[in-house]
Amino acid sequence: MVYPLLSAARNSGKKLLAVLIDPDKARRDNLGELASFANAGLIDLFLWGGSLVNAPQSEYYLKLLRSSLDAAPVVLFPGSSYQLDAQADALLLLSLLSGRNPDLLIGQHVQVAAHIKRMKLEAIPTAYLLIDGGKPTSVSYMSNTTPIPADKPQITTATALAGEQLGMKLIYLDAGSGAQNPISATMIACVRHEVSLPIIVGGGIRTPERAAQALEAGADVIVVGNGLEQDSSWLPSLAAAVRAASRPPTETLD
Ligand code: 1GP
Repeated sequence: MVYPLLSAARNSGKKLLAVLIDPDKARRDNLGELASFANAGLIDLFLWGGSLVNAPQSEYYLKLLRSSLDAAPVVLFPGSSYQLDAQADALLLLSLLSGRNPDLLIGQHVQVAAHIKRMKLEAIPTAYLLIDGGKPTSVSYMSNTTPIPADKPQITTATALAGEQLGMKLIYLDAGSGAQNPISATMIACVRHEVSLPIIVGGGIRTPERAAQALEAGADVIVVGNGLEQDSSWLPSLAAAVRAASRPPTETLD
């Protein structure tokens, strides 16, 4: 089960590093390197998904990754309901709450609900919020939705809170893959102040400093994709920043 890992991180103050792999861009050598980092304890979990996915290629690379990993879980982060794969440990069951596209709020979920049940895949109901990251992203184009403006933390917070009240288990604040600007610390801190669920933040995190900023503002998990696709040599310094942002285990939540 993957959710207990996220919820324990939230409760203990341990910060987690998730690496996003887009199966369309996966490379055998890069996957091998990332698996070694995970086996050395530098990556806590993988997210798996993208806007366009070639299913046979995705299955092939997912199998390859799984066979190289000791313990780090792989969680599906699907761009559409076509991207389900029973090889994964869990599924982020995303509802795109920042948008008003009914298909991505409930439509696709209905189409695949029975399938998910039969696959026995752990589904984590996730309030997925797309925030403007300074340039149009694949997610906003493909989902036909408008991101929340970057300078509107109140709208983001109210949307995340609505997700919590609807019974979702996780908040994902995403500036979109390759975002020019990551989500601001102000926005993350506002959501953290109101919402008690674990918060994942991603999009445009390309330096350890940006990772530290998001974690210190209240993210429990940061996601890095683009920045590691071509070059994973900076992963140790990224992982060090994530560990440094973790609260010591003795300190407890108020
Ligand atoms: C996108 O949050 C992820 O959905 C990761 O974004 O590729 O910009 O790191 P990047």
